[in-house]
Amino acid sequence: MAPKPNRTATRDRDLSQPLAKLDPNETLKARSRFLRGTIENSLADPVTGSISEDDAKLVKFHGMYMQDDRDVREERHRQKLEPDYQFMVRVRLPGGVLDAPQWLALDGIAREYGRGSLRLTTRQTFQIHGVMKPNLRATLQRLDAILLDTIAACGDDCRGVMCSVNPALSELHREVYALANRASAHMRPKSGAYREIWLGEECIAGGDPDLNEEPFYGPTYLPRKFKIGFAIPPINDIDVYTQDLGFIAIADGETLQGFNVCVGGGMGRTDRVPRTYPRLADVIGFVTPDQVLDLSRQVISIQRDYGDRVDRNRARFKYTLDVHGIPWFCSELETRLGFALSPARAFRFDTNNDSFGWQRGSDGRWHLTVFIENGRVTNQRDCQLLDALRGIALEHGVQFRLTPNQNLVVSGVEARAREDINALLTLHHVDFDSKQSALRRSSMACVAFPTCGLAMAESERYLPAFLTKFEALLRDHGLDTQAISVRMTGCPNGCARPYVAEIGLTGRAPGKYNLYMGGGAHGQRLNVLHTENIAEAKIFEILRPLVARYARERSPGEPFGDFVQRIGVLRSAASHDVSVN
Ligand code: SRM
Ligand code: SF4
Repeated sequence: MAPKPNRTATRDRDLSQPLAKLDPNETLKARSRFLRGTIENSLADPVTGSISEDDAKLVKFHGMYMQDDRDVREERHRQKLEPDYQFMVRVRLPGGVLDAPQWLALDGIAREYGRGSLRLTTRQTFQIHGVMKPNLRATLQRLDAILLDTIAACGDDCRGVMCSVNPALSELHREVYALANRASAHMRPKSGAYREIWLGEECIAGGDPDLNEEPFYGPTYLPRKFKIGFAIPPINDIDVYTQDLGFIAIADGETLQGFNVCVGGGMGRTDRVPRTYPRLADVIGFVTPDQVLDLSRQVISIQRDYGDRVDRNRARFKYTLDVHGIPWFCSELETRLGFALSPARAFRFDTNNDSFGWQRGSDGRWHLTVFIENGRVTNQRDCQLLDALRGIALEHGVQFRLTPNQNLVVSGVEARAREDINALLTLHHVDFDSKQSALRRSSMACVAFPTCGLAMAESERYLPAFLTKFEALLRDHGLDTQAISVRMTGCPNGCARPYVAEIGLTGRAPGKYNLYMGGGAHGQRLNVLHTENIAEAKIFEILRPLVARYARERSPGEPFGDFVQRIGVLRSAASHDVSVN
């Protein structure tokens, strides 16, 4: 029997009825007057640096999270002070592309309101941490002045759209990036709440449910976040199989023919909730470029209508697909689209990492990919990255591109400007030649402490030291130049996509991690849990003999993840490469 849509949660729903069985977030959204809630009142309250619990959920749709500095939480509690409330603001930046004036404005915001730090994320955008409540409006207004916003950077909607960076393929990148940009605009919520609350624009619809401001989403938006990404082979930098909806560009040279479509990827799992799990996307067919926007809308409409709105732990699209099955989904999609997808076409990925240093694009311009450890852009005593990039933006009319691996491309540089840029970086002690090891350059950590409210263990602040020890181990076995992807997160949510890494470490408690191994070197295979809840000493006790065996027994060119999978040291052999249906 065909499944019934969750009609109570769609735009047809009668708003006067209680949403008894639904997750409380559904009631909150429905009653929020299209995301307005009581945010204005919360902002006006001078007594606290926080906003109300409900408003804290609603501001996610406006691109920000209420947080507190967890390093001082206990001390403040002892002193009977409220937590050090502050906000993380996430920019909507499809494909991670921005120009020099936009960079300068972000730099200014970071210095004035963001404690001198910009954080490049695993989805190619900026997070500004530490923004105090009274500075939120000014921050968003300054973004608006450079034509940026934070709409739907978080929340139950279509989030930041990703796009492979691939500097060498200038024309193809331009075309695919333009589509990523259009997909982001196409799926952006239409509520006027953002412009009223943050930019002071006049209230027109005012959240009147009869004047439906969200013709697509309706008053309850999506059951959960939804993520889209565009990959350009041979580089799977966006980890296309981890996206809810992924597009793999199929091109003849630099002529775009269309995209293979993948559905149902996702990383998040919840500790001790086995009905949650990471899942890689299924490749279901091929569409032409002009079909991409309609396809995106229809895929998301199925998730809007059938996604689980009772159990939020199971509300992601991957579970909707597992509950109803891929054949049902494909048939529902074709009915809504009015056409069938063509069979998927052949493609090949080689890596999901970035290529560092200078590269010449097919349009003759130059692009410099700079390694940014865990995406953190600040000024430190030994490296003034924020100043260096500000200098480049001031003196050169370049573009910047953020990579899905938290790195940065200084893009579109004329040949004669290269030396100047090298000199500026050297002056500020920025390692643009990537003297860092291949191991470090292939690794990522999520933010975790002190800002992430969900962190159980350190990540960004611990991975550098962990890698120094791992580098020594590799050196002992003559593997100094070996790239192995190590991805660390402070909890099982998977923000650094750890479940497709060759080695994944996900936080369980302070100093304790789950160790996963055997992921594919270009993101095509999930890794497998090796040992739970272990500290650094135990992790290295496990890695030491494995690295020694890898040095002795690996086949030529065999990635570490493949080797570990092949020699059968993993508890389960359930993981397999993504196949094309
Ligand atoms: Fe994430 C929640 C940071 C990419 C899965 N993520 C969070 C929050 C907002 C914590 C919270 O809810 O209170 C983190 C803020 C920390 C801080 O202080 O900044 C956070 N996620 C990040 C970033 C900044 C990690 C990074 O170091 O770069 C990434 C921002 C991306 C962006 O620009 O939009 C980030 N998060 C991801 C990814 C990777 C991706 O999308 O490619 C994932 C896994 C893919 C997926 O969605 O399945 C991811 N984040 C989650 C989840 C688990 C979702 C789930 O399905 O269970 C949560 C928790 C939640 O949503 O309840 C979460
Ligand atoms: Fe926070 Fe967990 Fe995401 Fe890390 S993986 S940023 S600890 S939610």
